Amino acid sequence: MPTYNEKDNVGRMIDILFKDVFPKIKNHQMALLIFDDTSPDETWKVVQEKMKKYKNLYLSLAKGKQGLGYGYKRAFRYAIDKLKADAVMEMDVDFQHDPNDVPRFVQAFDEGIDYVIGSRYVPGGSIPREWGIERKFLSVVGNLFYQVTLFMWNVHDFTTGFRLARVSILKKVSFDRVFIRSFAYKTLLLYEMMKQGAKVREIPLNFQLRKLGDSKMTTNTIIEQLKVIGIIWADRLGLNR
Ligand SMILES: Nc1nc2c(ncn2[C@@H]2O[C@H](COP(=O)(O)OP(=O)(O)OP(=O)(O)O)[C@@H](O)[C@H]2O)c(=O)[nH]1
Ligand SMILES: [Mg+2]
Repeated sequence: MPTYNEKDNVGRMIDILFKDVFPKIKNHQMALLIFDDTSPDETWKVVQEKMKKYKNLYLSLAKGKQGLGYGYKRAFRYAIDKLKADAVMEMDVDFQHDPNDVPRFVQAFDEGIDYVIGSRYVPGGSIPREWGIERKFLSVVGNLFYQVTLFMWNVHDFTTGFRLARVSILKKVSFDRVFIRSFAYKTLLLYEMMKQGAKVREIPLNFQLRKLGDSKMTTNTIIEQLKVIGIIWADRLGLNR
């Protein structure tokens, strides 16, 4: 779970996961890794305090804001190399992703799925009604744009941040190629997982409204999203070999 200035969310999220959610998952050992970029609001101190209470809670701290993609690169390495994880999940700390949905991802993993995607654009999924027209447009049209330009009709949500990946497939993916700085890495990771033969399933996700803390979304990621389309086509055409 990435955090940057999430002091008001992180403590409650940790408690809910360890007290309510993880105990319901009986056939797996669950761990939570928070990766923080030394948030100015000292989010990491809340995590350090909670670590005294929960033994499967870990913290990876970087100096200065790195961007989501680079943060996840570090976190995935940590989960695979140090925690010896069989699967890794991506999830936000601001309660836009309901922690009570975690068991549904694990269940799909148990059914043999390699890449489980929480999708806002399949029946039963949704984006917040309260979002302004611009944000709705960017999200809906952005995803349609990916579908059309990448010819990937069987995927409906390329940028969702709630996912689970099987490590045996993830290990075949080149992290240096996938993890660019911004959240646009999410589309690259999906493409690479599919290229490595991952069995993908989209499960409906009701994306909630952020209630506490500030958004870190910036509009300059549109350029990175366009770059991703170029990178994928270059790969398909064999141009970057
Ligand atoms: N470590 C780290 N975490 C980050 C960084 N940028 C964002 N995050 C975290 O990544 C998650 C997603 O960021 P958000 O700002 O919620 O992005 P979003 O959900 O698209 O936008 P909102 O709907 O406005 O919340 C949150 O848990 C953030 O705290 C970063 O540079 N480093
Ligand atoms: Mg958010």
